[in-house]
Amino acid sequence: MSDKDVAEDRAANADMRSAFDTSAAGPRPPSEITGHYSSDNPDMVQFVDADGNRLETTEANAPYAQIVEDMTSQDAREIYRDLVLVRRIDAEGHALQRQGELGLWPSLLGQEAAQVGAGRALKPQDYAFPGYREHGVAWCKGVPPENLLGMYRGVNHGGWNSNENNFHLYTIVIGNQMLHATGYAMGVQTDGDVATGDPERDTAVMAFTGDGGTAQGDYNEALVFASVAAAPVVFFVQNNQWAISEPNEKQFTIPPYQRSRGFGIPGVLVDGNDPLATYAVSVAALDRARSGQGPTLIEAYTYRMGAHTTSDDPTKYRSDAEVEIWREKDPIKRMRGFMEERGHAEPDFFDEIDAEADEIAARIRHACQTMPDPPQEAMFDHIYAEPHPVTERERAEFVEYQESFVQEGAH
Ligand SMILES: Cc1ncc(C[n+]2csc(CCOP(=O)(O)OP(=O)(O)O)c2C)c(N)n1
Ligand SMILES: [Mg+2]
Repeated sequence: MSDKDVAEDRAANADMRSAFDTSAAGPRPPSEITGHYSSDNPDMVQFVDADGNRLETTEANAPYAQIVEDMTSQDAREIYRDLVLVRRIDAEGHALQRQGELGLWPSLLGQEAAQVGAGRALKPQDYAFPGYREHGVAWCKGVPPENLLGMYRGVNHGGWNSNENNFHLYTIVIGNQMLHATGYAMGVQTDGDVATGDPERDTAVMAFTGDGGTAQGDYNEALVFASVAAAPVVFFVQNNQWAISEPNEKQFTIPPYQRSRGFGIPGVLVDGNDPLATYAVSVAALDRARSGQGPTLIEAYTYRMGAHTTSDDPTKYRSDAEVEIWREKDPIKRMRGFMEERGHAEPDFFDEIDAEADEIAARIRHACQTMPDPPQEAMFDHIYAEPHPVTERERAEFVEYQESFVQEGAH
């Protein structure tokens, strides 16, 4: 290669790098104005505005309006309580990581309505398959928050028995759980637990992933299987607009809720910061699955207010102005506004929930700080359901290796 060829090659490589470097393009425009998701998109299911005022009936929200009308004051109070407690648990997880008590924490800040709406719609027999940020769904399914902290503290490999609350272990491999969920849903079908008409028996599965997850092979394969099998699964995509530092514009040109139709699966776009809307579309999609009408894809359009995880610094790739736009759409503010307008709670109620949040925060902090470290060889437990000669040999070697240090010190 001549010097000129090398120089040209380098220039071409630099061009290519800058094409993929989101920071080189400067701050992206506010997400509100990027095409499919502008606030006047008629496809978006919404029930309350940013202050909690009930919105008019539209073609998009009409199919779900009855579900919202049927909600009682008690339902509204329970959703509000979940939103506040989940936010508080999340804040505590973040603080504990910063104080060196956890290895990592992925915050759900901003996504409470998406997760609580979906989580509240699940029945006990329904099975949820989360990613790693679904602390709000875990809460709704009854998984103790201490168990989430244990996993991120590294004192165990999972943190809970998935079959106790029908909440699968967190899955870090992006999109993987979509296949697990679809396979489980096909199993539910084989067991005959769909369309029996028995509300305690008919079962649905809900699979959670993010906007980034929709680009994974596993996600797309899962949609094909679910569609062909008419499996009782609801795909719940939390589009928080970022996959670490990659914005939506780098994930897709056709949004997930539209793309699902190409798989033969109806797609619903919902305002992911509107708790009434996320609840209503989830109830409808899960009913559809339980009654044998097949899968649905819900795209909850929301925003990740915090960093990707405690290892990330979002100021490197997104503007403060964008974050401020989304602060205005805060799900808790909206729910409270709605409840006050409708008289769903006495003023004391809101203070009581704040006090309960304080208590839970103190409880889980204490539990986290006093969690015993497991014996190191426990890392070989639960790899297989039954003893396996390879892991048994590895465990024995590891124990021998550990003991060699003790003996060295003793001499
Ligand atoms: C198969 C795989 N590839 C890459 C990663 C690294 N990774 C961790 S989180 C993440 C972004 C996921 O974004 P999204 O699906 O939008 O979920 P969010 O974190 O925004 O909730 C990536 C690429 C991974 N965990 N698994
Ligand atoms: Mg994302």
